[in-house]
This record gives sequence, structure tokens and C-alpha cells, in this order.
Amino acid sequence: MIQKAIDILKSSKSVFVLTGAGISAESGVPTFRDADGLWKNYSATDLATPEAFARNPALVWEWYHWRQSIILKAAPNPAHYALVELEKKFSTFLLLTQNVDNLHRRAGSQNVLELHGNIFRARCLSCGNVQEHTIDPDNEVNNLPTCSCSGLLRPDVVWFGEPIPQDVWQQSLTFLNQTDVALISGTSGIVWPAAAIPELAKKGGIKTIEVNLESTPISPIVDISLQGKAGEILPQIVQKL
Ligand code: BJW
Ligand code: ZN
Repeated sequence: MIQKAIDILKSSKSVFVLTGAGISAESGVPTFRDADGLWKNYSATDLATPEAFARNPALVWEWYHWRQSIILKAAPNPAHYALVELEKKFSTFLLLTQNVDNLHRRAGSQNVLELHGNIFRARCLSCGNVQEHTIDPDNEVNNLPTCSCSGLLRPDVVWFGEPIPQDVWQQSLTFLNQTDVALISGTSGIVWPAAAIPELAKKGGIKTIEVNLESTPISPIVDISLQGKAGEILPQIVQKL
């Protein structure tokens, strides 16, 4: 099966990649829906909502600061680096990530779009100003972060029920319309609109390859579904191109 994925990529000129939390799992960053996605008995998907923030901003900020500290101490893994090498082999390449952890950029990927924002930015609820927001991972944060206008800051990420950045989505669809192959890795394929990408690709006659630890709702849709660690399978593919 790996050979088939290699053959598809070898006959392609343009590649679209969609990644999710599983790509960063081997860096030690918890995913959302696996058992390690739980934090202090809260489910990650319950905390990633505007309602959770309105109810208890201190709790939600504590979770984001905890995640920042893990990400700051983590390093990109072989899956991130394989995607850097993949980009070098194609003249047209786009990596759309649902991750907010910056690890693709830290690895060296160039053409990256973030669908769900970035954990190292915050946005003011009063004036809308977007600013960098990175904690010192060795020091506990006690106060709620505020803007220079004294408004409350929130993480500049996309929570459930919130619109995704339309420019990012439009650029992704435009790229998808003219690409040869879509490689989808480390995502459970249940969060929309990213979950629509495999089907959109298929409808557009684009070849689709999935790399995931387990079978997902995407698996029956794609041309090739490879099960295993992204940090092992992606380097094996890229080495042979
Ligand atoms: C490995 C591995 C290894 C592990 N190697 N693999 C019904 C139908 C359609 C839509 C909806 C619906 N009901 C509600 C909706 C909408 C909702 C949605 O999709 N809900 C679903 C749960 C059903 N979507 C939205 O609300 C989106 N917005 C929207 O629709 O807007 C409409 C609108 C328009 C106009 C006005 C207002 C609204 C927004 C979605 C935002 C998602 N946000 C989060 C948080 C981001 C910030 C943060 O990080 O804190 O994004 S939630 C979370 O899920 C995060 C992730 O990016 C996203 C996807 O998760 P991902 O990446 O797939 O991770 P996991 O953990 O689920 O899976 C990991 C996978 O990796 C697993 O498969 C493992 O097997 C695998 N794996 N180790 C390879 N080593
Ligand atoms: Zn402000």
C-alpha cells in the first residue's frame, strides 16, 4: 500500500496536505479525542467552546497556558520533518493544518495555512486587537490576560460554533481545485469544515491518501488508507520520492 501512495505522489506535480493533532502526538502534544486529551477530568472538546470561556475564562486560560507550556518544551517530530522534505519536492504545495501549535513552521514548512488559529496569539474581546501571547513555561500565570485597552484577551483560535477564517478556507479550496493529490494525516475527520476535504477532493477527481494510527470516517472515502504512526509512515514515503 505504501508503494501505491509513492506511485501516486511520483506522478503528481501539486500536493495538498491536511494535518490534525495526530501529527504532533509523537512530539508529546496531547490530541483532542484520545484518552490523553483529558485535562483535570475536562474533555478538550468541552473546553474549546465560546460557552466554556464565557462561563469560566480562568479555567479555559489555564488549559491554554498548560498546552502552551507543553508545546514550548516539545520539538517537531519526523512527521513534521517529512512534510518539510515533501514540500521541497513539489513546485506547488500547500499544507493546511488544524493544529494551533506552530510545529509545522518550527520544522521548516513554508506554505502553511492555519484553519483553527494559533495558540501563541490572543485577541481582545473589547477592541479586537490581535497580539502575540506566549507564556514563560517555567512560571505559573495567575492573572487573566488583558489588552492595553484593559479588555479581556481570549486565545486567537477557532472554537466550536465559531466561523473559520474565510480567507484561509477560500485559499485552501482554490488550491484543492487545481491539485493532483491530497494527503490527509493525523486527523479524526469529524470536525467540519476540515472533514469535508476528502470528499471535496474525491469529487474533484483528486487522488487521496490517508495516514492515521487507526481507521477514521475518512478511510472509506480515500484511495489509499495507511494505518500506523505518521512519524514512521510519512518519512518512509518521502524518502522514496
Ligand atoms: C495519529 C497519531 C500518530 C494520533 N500518527 N495519527 C454537524 C454536522 C456538521 C458540522 C457540525 C455539526 N455539529 C456541529 C458542527 C460544527 C462543528 C463541528 O464540526 N462539530 C463536530 C464535532 C460535529 N464545527 C465548527 O463549529 C466549526 N465552525 C463552523 O462550522 O462554523 C460555522 C459557522 C459559520 C458562520 C458563523 C458561525 C459558525 C469550527 C470548528 C473549530 C474546532 N476547534 C478545535 C479547537 C481549536 C483550538 C485549540 O486547539 O484549542 O480544533 S476543536 C479540535 O478539533 C481542534 C482540532 O483542530 C479539531 C480536529 O481535531 P483533530 O486534529 O482531528 O484531532 P483528534 O484528536 O480528533 O484526532 C487525532 C487523530 O490523530 C486520531 O484520528 C488519531 O487516530 C490520530 N493519531 N496519533 C498518525 N502518531
Ligand atoms: Zn483591547
